[in-house]
This record gives sequence, structure tokens and C-alpha cells, in this order.
Amino acid sequence: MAGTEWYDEFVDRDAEPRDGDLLALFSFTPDEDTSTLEALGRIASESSVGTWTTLAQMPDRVPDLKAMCYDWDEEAGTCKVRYPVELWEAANVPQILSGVAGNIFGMKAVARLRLLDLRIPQEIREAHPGPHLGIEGIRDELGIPERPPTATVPKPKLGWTPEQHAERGYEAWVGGVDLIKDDENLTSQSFNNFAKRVEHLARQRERAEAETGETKSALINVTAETNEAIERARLVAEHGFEYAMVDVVTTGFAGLQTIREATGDLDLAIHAHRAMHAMFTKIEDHGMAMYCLAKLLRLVGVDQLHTGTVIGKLVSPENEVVANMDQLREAHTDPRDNLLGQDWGSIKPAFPVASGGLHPGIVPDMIDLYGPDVVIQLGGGIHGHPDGSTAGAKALRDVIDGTMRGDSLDAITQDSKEAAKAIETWGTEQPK
Ligand code: CAP
Ligand code: MG
Repeated sequence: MAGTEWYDEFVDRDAEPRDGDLLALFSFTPDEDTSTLEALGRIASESSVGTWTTLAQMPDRVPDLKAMCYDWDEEAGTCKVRYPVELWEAANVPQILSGVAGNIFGMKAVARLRLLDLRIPQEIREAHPGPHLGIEGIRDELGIPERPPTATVPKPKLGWTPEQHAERGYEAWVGGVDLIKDDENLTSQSFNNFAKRVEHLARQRERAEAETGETKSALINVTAETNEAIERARLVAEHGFEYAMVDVVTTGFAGLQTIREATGDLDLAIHAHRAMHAMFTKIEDHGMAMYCLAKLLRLVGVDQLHTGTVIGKLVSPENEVVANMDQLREAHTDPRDNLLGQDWGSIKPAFPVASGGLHPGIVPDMIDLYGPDVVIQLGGGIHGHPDGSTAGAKALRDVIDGTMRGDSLDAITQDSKEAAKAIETWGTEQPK
């Protein structure tokens, strides 16, 4: 179509990525009437300075602001785009996503598009705090030098009063669980007021710490309008807890950046639940790869992030889970299939969280997959134990402690009746 030829100016196989560029890796499928080159030109153009037609006048700086598609594999359906760092407001993640994850996903010329990874240049990386405590800081706070920290959600998801919620928490804490986590849709409903839940959890935590001699904490969900979320985080800190839990996707990056600043001042770590991510991460040829989302969340500064289990109840392919954990924990990753590689400078590593349909019979698989630097959460896998939440928690702890010693599940169940009952109940089945 006449007047749209300038898309060609955004594709150049001889262009080289520069150290300061933001790099993006996409998978793409042109629509049936669009050539590969035109699709590539539109992706680079519409995510940087262009629109659908050649323009009558142009500011002098535009040539220096243009993105460039510099590499593509037509067979694999992937392409790499370099973006001059001047295109971006380094400390503004919403603005960056409005570029690389914005209009280009709605273009008719590109039938499918998936943002697989971003290589974040130093100028943007250094504009963000990263995790407040990180893996080492959390291990120090909880007094858990080696094994995976454990968490549980008082199930059912909703319905307990604050007092009952905290009682379920106490039962799990004295059974050996470290963290009592709110469910993702528990905030401050009529039947479970946030402030009351914090108070009851603080009281039950004192009991549980006195009885066990272990440090206990909670992942209390502050998700709300941002000012309210910060007030809730303040209340959590005032009661001596170490974390604020945030549903980071529904909160959005603008809210999360503001909350991260406040939680840093309150000396709180952030536990990030990713509810709603599957709306755009699950379908493998469109949207955004979970490991790209994980990278941005580590950059902004969550300390723990749900990253899937491969074998649990929620879709999480192994290559994605491995990429998720690498993005969160490594100080440096080299480029490899569908990953651009990343230097993290002084940004701390964050804990991946394995959760979703887990029970003691498949926890050794989780430790095999993740190694010990993972938080393991069991909700139904503890509160569904036939002998109750304390037994369920002890079953989890016994399986983790045994696995860390190198014991087999059989050996563990010889010494732990709670673990034996859990295996009797769920075996080593992978839930659907
Ligand atoms: C797990 C969970 C978590 C999911 C989130 C739930 O409960 O509390 O929200 O793990 O998924 O509500 O399902 P169960 P992901 O332990 O009882 O399954 O971790 O993949 O983000
Ligand atoms: Mg949940």
C-alpha cells in the first residue's frame, strides 16, 4: 500500500545490538496477507516511533530513536529488536511495557506475538532497587540457612474469620511451617477484616514461636488501591512481620513500584503472587513469557515470586519453570534458546515459589527440580491431611528435612507417621 514503505527502515540484518540498548526477543506469526519483513518492520516501528504510514514531517531526532529489528529466524518465527535507551524513561516500567508490550500486540498484520525476553541495559537496571532482602536476607531473617522455607495457605481460600484464620495458622506453625500465607483473593472482606487478621496472626505467632523456638512469619496480602496497600503494609510492619504479600499483576507495575519504595522504608520483603498472569502467559504463541514477567518483577524488587511446579495443578512447562528460576536467582545468565541473557549487577536474587496442587508425596520432586533455594507452599496439601493442619505441616517438614538429609520417601515415612499418612492419602500422584 502506497505510503507505508517506511516500515522497511526498521529492519536491518546488519544492524548490531549496542551495549546500552534495551533488547527484546519476540516470537511472531505474520497474518496471511503480510510478509515476514513487513511484520518485522511493523513490530519495531509501532513499538518505538512509527505509525502505519510515512509522515509529512519528522523531528530531527527520530532516526536516533528508531528501534531496529536486527535478527530474525523465519523458520523458528522469532526476532530480536534493539531499542535505543533514549526511548525509555529508565525508572518507569509502565512506560517500557507500553512500548514493548503495547499496540504491537493488537496489529492486524501480526496474527500472533509473544514477548519472550528483554535484555535490560545497565542504565535501566540501575534505576530500580531489586529485592529488599533477597534470598540471603530472607534466610537470615527466618533463621533457615539451607533448606527450602515452607508456607501454607489456610484453606478454603475464603471464609474463615480473622481469629479462625490465625488459629489455622497457629496449627500449621507449630507443625513446622515457617510462613502463613493469605490466599490471593483474601484482602479485607466483611468476614475477614485485614487489621483484625494482622492482630490475630501476631498473637498466634508469638505462641507458636514460644512453643517451637523457631522464627515464624506471615505473607499477609496488602493488595488494594496503592495508598491503602501502603497503609496495610505499615500495619504489618508495626506488628513485627517481615513481609508484605502483593498480587503483583492485578496491582500493576505503577502500584508495585510505589509499594516497593514504601516496603523498603518499612524493612519489609515482598511476596509476589502472580494471579492473572495466565491471562497472557499461558497460550504459548501469544502474550508474554512468564520468565520475562519474572525478570521485570525481580528488577522492580519482589523477594519471592510464584514460578510454577511443572507437576502441580496449574500449567507450568519445565523449560519455563527453569527459565523462571534462572531469571530470579542467577547473577548472570548467558543467551540461550529463547533467552537473551542478563547481567544483574547489584540486584539481589529472589526466591522462586513452588505452589499449586503440591502435597508431601511430590515435594522431593520439587527439591530435585529447584534445589533448596525455593519456597515450597502447600495449601490443600497440608489442610487436607486426614489428621489436620498440624499433622499436615509436620508431614511437609519431615519430608523436606529428610530429603535434605538424602533420605528416601520410604525412609522418611518409617520415622514420620504424619508423612506416612500423607503418602497413604495422596501417594506420589501428580494432581490435575
Ligand atoms: C495454591 C494456591 C496458589 C497457587 C497459585 C491456590 O493452593 O494458593 O494461589 O499456587 O498458582 O490458590 O491455588 P494449593 P501459582 O496449595 O491448595 O494448591 O503458584 O502457579 O502462581
Ligand atoms: Mg492461592
